[in-house]
Amino acid sequence: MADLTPVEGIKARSRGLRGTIADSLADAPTGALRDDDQQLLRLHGSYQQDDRDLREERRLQKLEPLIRYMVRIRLPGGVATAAQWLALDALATEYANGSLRLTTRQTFQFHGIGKGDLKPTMQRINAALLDTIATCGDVNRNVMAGSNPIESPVHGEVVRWAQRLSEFLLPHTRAYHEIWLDGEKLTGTPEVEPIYGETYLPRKFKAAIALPPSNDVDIYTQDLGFIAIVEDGRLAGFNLTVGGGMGATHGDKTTHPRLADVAGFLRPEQLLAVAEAVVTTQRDFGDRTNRKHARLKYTIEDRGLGWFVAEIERRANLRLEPARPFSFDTNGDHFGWRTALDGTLHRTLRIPAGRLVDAPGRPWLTGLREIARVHTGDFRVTANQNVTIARVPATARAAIDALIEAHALDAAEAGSPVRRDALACVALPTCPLAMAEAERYLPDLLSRIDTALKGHGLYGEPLTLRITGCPNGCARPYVAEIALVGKAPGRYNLHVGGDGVGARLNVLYKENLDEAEFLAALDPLLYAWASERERGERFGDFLWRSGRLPLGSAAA
Ligand code: SRM
Ligand code: SF4
Repeated sequence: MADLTPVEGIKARSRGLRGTIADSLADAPTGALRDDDQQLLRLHGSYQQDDRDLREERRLQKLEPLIRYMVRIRLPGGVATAAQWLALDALATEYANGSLRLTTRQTFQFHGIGKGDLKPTMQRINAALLDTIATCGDVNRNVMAGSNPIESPVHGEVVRWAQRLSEFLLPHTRAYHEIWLDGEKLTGTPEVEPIYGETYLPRKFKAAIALPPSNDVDIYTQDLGFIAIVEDGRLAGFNLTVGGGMGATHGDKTTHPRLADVAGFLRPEQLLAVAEAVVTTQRDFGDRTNRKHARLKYTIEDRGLGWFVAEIERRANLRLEPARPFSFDTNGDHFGWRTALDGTLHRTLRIPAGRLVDAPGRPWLTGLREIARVHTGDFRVTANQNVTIARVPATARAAIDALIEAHALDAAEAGSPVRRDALACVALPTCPLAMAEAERYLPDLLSRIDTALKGHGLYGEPLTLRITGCPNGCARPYVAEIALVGKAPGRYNLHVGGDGVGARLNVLYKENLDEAEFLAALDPLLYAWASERERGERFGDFLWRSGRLPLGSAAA
């Protein structure tokens, strides 16, 4: 039998994820944690990073890299109260790098926290009735839920299911409370983990609930998904999806993005049992010898969907019914003011790459702080890195509008649809895996794409564009109509052919292109789309219908 990966050993030796994190934190001469603790820290919701912009300079000065920590909040369904917003905003300026980052999994990240500030940060997060437990590492991550409260009478119910699922799949270890919140120290054996066992999962695990017609959570990219089925205005149950995932490695054909399969229908009261069965099946059968092959998508591919469904039915002691009909019409957000079916008002703001920071002419962090000070509803972080000011009473709308205008919070909504819907992962300077820029390059990239679209009279057309700094797929690029996947500084693989609702993988069109090259590669495709498309036909659909695809493989 092949050897287990080193991470398996670290988890097994960790005494319920404690490791020696407490000692590492107290180790003053270095900003870093011990190697094993760096792995374990992830399961507490934080990553050790260093500022890659400064790496070379510090190396020349014979200094340790500038070590800082990223911290990720657990926020099922992306819902935060105004008080929580204010608490997080304060941490962004006091301990982090002055920015709040909205992520593609509907939560907040801080970057740039020093080792000595990690514990106070965690304590302040806890005081705001939030935590960071299991937002990273080999466990179930932040549970997403459709963030569009507009069109469905069951939206609130779906968010509550996301919250229940998130709680249900939390690790049982008290390590988090012990290390960060000065909880009672473990004296005997570590707590039993009824779902995870002592080595947790073979790899990260992601769950979401979609509420048609919106597929904003990109349900087919999740390990475990539930598509809410509404009948006669009531939540009848969910279609189960399993085995989605985006991550891939350049040049490694054994890795690839995969869309989830729709496995059947279940009743709401069966959701937790089915989730437990899916997670424990992956716990027991996922590959612990190769982390590149350890996600649920490979377990299902290797053993077959039929085997997998039979196994979860056996574990959950139920039979899935045939999947029920549903349809998606978008995986983007709706901007501007909208009134939900229940009469509540919601205002979604476009935040490019999810970065909330005060910049000249765009004091967005301050603007949202001012809104949080007067807002009586809540905030929803969307899966597209945007934020909705939710449940605004009609009487408060004018005041919120005035604050939006005063802080230019609507500035990014102008322009082409591609500009409003584009996603970019964090990439440089904080992501250690980035091969190319993404978030920082997004503004220039959008200007170039806008120019190209204008040139072909396509400026007003809906088009999904996503860019990541490497093939791991953090902005879910492989379901976009156009995706740029970082290969080397300034160079990207160009993928095309997604469908605009997140239900089709794109394909690798051309590799390792610089900006001039990928614009040149796109130009004839845009020209053809402009001149030959059928009425209302989207770019990705056109490429497939007109026989311009498939040209490559979906792998990165
Ligand atoms: Fe991700 C690793 C950022 C969503 C697939 N991701 C990372 C790390 C932690 C780099 C690392 O391992 O050291 C990045 C930290 C960058 C930084 O400085 O903040 C990172 N991922 C992000 C975020 C912040 C991107 C963003 O711009 O919003 C997203 C945080 C989500 C959250 O709140 O939990 C983020 N990552 C995703 C998604 C999208 C999703 O979950 O819906 C994916 C694709 C879906 C999937 O998992 O298949 C994703 N991230 C990865 C992978 C590839 C996993 C794989 O199966 O191969 C890695 C690398 C890894 O795990 O080894 C990764
Ligand atoms: Fe980093 Fe790659 Fe994820 Fe971008 S896609 S945040 S570069 S791991």
